[in-house]
Amino acid sequence: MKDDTHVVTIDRHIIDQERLQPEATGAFSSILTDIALAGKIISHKVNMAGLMDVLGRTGDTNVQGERVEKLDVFAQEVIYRAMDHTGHLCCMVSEEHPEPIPIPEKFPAGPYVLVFDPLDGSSNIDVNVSIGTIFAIYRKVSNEERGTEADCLQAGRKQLGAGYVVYGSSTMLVYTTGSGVHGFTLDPSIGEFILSHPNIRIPDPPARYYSVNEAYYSRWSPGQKRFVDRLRGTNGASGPGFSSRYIGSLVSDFHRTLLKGGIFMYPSDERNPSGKLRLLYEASPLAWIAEEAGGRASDGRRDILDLVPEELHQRTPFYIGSTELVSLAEEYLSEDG
Ligand code: P6P
Repeated sequence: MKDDTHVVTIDRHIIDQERLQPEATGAFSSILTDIALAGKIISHKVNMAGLMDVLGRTGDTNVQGERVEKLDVFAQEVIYRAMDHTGHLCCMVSEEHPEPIPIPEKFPAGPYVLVFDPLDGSSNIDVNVSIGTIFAIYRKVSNEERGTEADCLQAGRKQLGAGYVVYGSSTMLVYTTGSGVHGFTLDPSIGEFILSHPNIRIPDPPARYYSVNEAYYSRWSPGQKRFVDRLRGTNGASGPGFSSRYIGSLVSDFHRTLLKGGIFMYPSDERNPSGKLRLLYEASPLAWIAEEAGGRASDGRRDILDLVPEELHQRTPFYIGSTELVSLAEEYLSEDG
């Protein structure tokens, strides 16, 4: 039985991972450590949100007279302020900002780019559904001291680190730097992320779960319809008996898929020919995590990690999870021509 002295905090794990990279300078590790700090701060605010709403039913301010901010704006500011002064980044890209976010001139710039969705699914917070932060780290490719859009528009295969924080029944941080996928659970009593899920692998055989918003069925391509019919055994298809699981919060649906297996899909459809989810700071980070855990991610035809974004907030159809199911989806979609 391990006693409490054997806990591995995320800070220790990051240092251990850094030692695997002989040329590491510690800057990359510092970025991950700062993201973990931001995750703790956001977790506290998210967990208090319901209480504040009850206490603060006076419009835009709560009973303490504090301005009740939108949580995703709060999360954006927390991450920005944790990162802007460190000298490790040349710029940032956030779902909340149309253009790359520059490092203030008063602070030094560094060799890395951080892309992130500060709080995905924040519309779910009012009903206490888990939400999440998604991030990825790239190395600058331009010769500019301060980052350019070219430094941000890189394929997922160029990521140096990727991860997410899921604010749920517990807060977990899951990340990879290319040496496996590792999950940490926040112990609020000591304010530390503790290694709880080392070397996560998508189970094989996977749980028989498929995850998609079936309200859009009528708008899907024929191949997409036939694939979901196959999974659920409808419209004449003799399905292998899958169950549907759809939370409507990307990080939560992905986290379940990572730990249990199955497939999560956000297809393109007649109204959204490129789908809804963003390539740079949603699909690519999760795709690398899935691949490092033995799974796959595709846009229905190509590996997500091979796609080079042409603009920062580019959307992509998204299929992620157990390799066999993602590949089966591609087979059905290939019939669409
Ligand atoms: P739909 C949440 O709004 C979000 O951006 C993702 O977290 C989630 O996967 C998706 O949208 C849900 O979209 O169209 O099913 O409501």
